[in-house]
Amino acid sequence: MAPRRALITGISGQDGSYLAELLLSKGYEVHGIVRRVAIEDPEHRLGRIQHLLERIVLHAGSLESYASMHAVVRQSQPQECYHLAAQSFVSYSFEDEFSTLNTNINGTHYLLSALKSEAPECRFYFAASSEMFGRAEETPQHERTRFHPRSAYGISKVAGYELTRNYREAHRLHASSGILFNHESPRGFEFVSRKITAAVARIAAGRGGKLKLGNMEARRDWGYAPEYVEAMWMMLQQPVADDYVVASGETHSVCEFAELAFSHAGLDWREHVEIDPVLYRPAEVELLLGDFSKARRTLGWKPGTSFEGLVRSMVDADLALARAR
Ligand code: NDP
Ligand code: GDR
Repeated sequence: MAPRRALITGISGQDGSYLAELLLSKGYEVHGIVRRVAIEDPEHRLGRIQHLLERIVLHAGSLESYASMHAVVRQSQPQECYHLAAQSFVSYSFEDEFSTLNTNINGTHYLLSALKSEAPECRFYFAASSEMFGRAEETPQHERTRFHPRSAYGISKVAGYELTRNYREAHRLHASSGILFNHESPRGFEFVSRKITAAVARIAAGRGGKLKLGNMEARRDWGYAPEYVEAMWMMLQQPVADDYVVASGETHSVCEFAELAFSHAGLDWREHVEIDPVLYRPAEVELLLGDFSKARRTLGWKPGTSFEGLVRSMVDADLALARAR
């Protein structure tokens, strides 16, 4: 039997790289969309998928261009499409609302429209986010909790979620949204988890410096990224498309994250962290906690890594990196 063919946008990002590994391990033919500059400079821009490059097919494309999305869909004829590419940094979306909304909303719309015309049988996954809940009316948040986004990023994800639902209802696409809560790994340094663990490693290695943070009281539901991409795949194996919350079911403050990360390296966070008001967001999402019971019941998915295990493994990875330098 011919292998199943999957197309991943954002394959060079955190989730894209883990998902590509997962799909290859299941025997898929994996295609990915990356920006043209990445193909021209793979060493710097494709670091997370360097080890997969000989086993995947890359296409140059940009979320800003309908023509490029359409051409890639036509050429690759995917049976499953995982739409992960986005401007994914919430803070940046306050600095540039326009590019965040343009890229995230239009990119999703272009891709859905291209699939409708060129591969209507393809199953579609949209990377929705707990940021859609924003100032949530209830805790924990589940699939029926009302959205109240607090950033252009959150608004763009609500729009993508609604587009996905509308293509499912109006055009009969098998289109699902995963409402994923924060999930981490040794990833981009701008996110608070990695910012903290990288600083811990730097300080433990004697290279000093203070760690500047913003709102340490904000609470997030943090999980381990490789487990979350399994839920994405499970969603597209369902006979009927639907939306699912994927979360750890625990909430912890940024302060707890820092305390645990520093203590794992034998350090006291209070000696190394400074609050910098500049890092506060104009509108904060104070508390996120996900109820993933639908995903557990229907998909058979559950998280496997505890908060403590996640923080310790991220610190260990950064300590190992610091030692190797
Ligand atoms: P990353 O930031 O690691 O990856 C984003 C990917 O999108 C990168 O490959 C990036 O490519 C690509 N991309 C960004 N802009 C464009 C563009 N204009 N054209 C083409 N590609 C582009 O994000 P994650 O892997 O963490 O997240 C994956 C998705 O899931 C995102 O949509 C994110 O918003 C969403 N999400 C993430 C959560 C998390 O906790 N990680 C939780 C909930 C949702 P390049 O490297 O070239 O910039
Ligand atoms: P988030 O992740 O906005 O939840 O989006 P981030 O790690 O950026 O922030 C989490 C919380 O930490 C607070 N914070 C800081 N954040 C950053 N980045 N830097 C700091 O110095 C700092 N100090 C405190 C923030 O205010 C916030 O409350 C992530 C992304 O992966 C999104 O793409 C995804 O959709 C959501 O998770 C779910």
